[in-house]
Amino acid sequence: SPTPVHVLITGAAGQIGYALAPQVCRGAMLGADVPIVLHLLDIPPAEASLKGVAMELTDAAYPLLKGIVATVDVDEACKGVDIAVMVGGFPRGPGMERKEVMSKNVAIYKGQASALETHANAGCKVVVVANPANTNALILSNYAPKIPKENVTCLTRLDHNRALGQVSEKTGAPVSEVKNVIIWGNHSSTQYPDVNHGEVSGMPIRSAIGDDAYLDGEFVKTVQQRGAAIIAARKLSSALSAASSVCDHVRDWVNGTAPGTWTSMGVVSPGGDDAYGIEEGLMYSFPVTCANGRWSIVPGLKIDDRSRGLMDATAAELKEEKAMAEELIAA
Ligand code: NAX
Repeated sequence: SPTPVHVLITGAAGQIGYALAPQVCRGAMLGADVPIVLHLLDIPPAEASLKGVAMELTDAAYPLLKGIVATVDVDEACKGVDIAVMVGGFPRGPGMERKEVMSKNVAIYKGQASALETHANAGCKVVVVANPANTNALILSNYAPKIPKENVTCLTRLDHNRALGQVSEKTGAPVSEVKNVIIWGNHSSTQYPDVNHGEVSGMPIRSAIGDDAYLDGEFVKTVQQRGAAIIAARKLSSALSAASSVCDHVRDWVNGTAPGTWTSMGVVSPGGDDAYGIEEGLMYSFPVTCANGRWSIVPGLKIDDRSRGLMDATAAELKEEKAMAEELIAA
């Protein structure tokens, strides 16, 4: 039987962790025939709850689940890890300064980067979910120089999937008929959801919907603000959709995107024309295809002036976050 893949989930006692672990164990991330060992990390105040999650996973008797390491010790958690899903972090609460949040996350991601660098398997793939996701991923990458830069990504697949969902609702076509939308930039409200190259049932989205004012206005806002809308409705932030998107992100990265289809991933910009002029070294969401476990940015898309402005605006926010993180690191 094949050797199990070791999947780390940090923040595993939280809401997303609780939704994600069962999906991974059902094969949604790596396939229905790939055995898994789950590594679950949380912090000491959540230790009892973490053990409870591990108990439930045992009780679910998943055929694919070959072992569970549930721990509050980051070094133990990172040992022999092949896929690391970083959900734990310090999210911004009401009234908190951005810098204060950033400083807490710099500390967390520095520490976890070193643990992964020391203990994870060579070729370990990382996806950062915890906000500010792009900048946390950048910090992790900088502090784990032995992990190839291409192996550290952040999650914008939820935003991508939200955009697919909105087009599906608007047109009445099933979501499986919608493809090739793009999320550019930051996983924040400055992200640019772009439908200019997307299709629904084989037709360009713009012609199928026939309402540019909607696509340039309400559509963009709805995708950008969807997280807040879920919080308003549920009094809790997105969890099942976030977990499902993490599985989509990793599955496409490892197993490849479908022919003729791309997805959105936050990846480190290689700079230059291949990166649509986005500064080298920013952790920026691009349209990507994946094959053989590697992503590549979709080349040669025509960018109009309106898109250029929106892509640059979200890049500017990321530059500012990067500068803030660097300042905190230097201090
Ligand atoms: P929860 O607060 O339910 O869970 C977070 C868990 O992380 C807690 O159990 C906490 O104890 C743990 N934790 C905190 N510091 C840790 C550390 N240093 N090491 C390990 N674990 C640690 O939040 P949840 O709703 O699960 O959301 C988790 C993160 O995902 C948040 O930062 C949130 O902002 C972010 N999100 C990102 C999304 C994306 O698309 N990139 C969408 C969903 C989500 O909002």
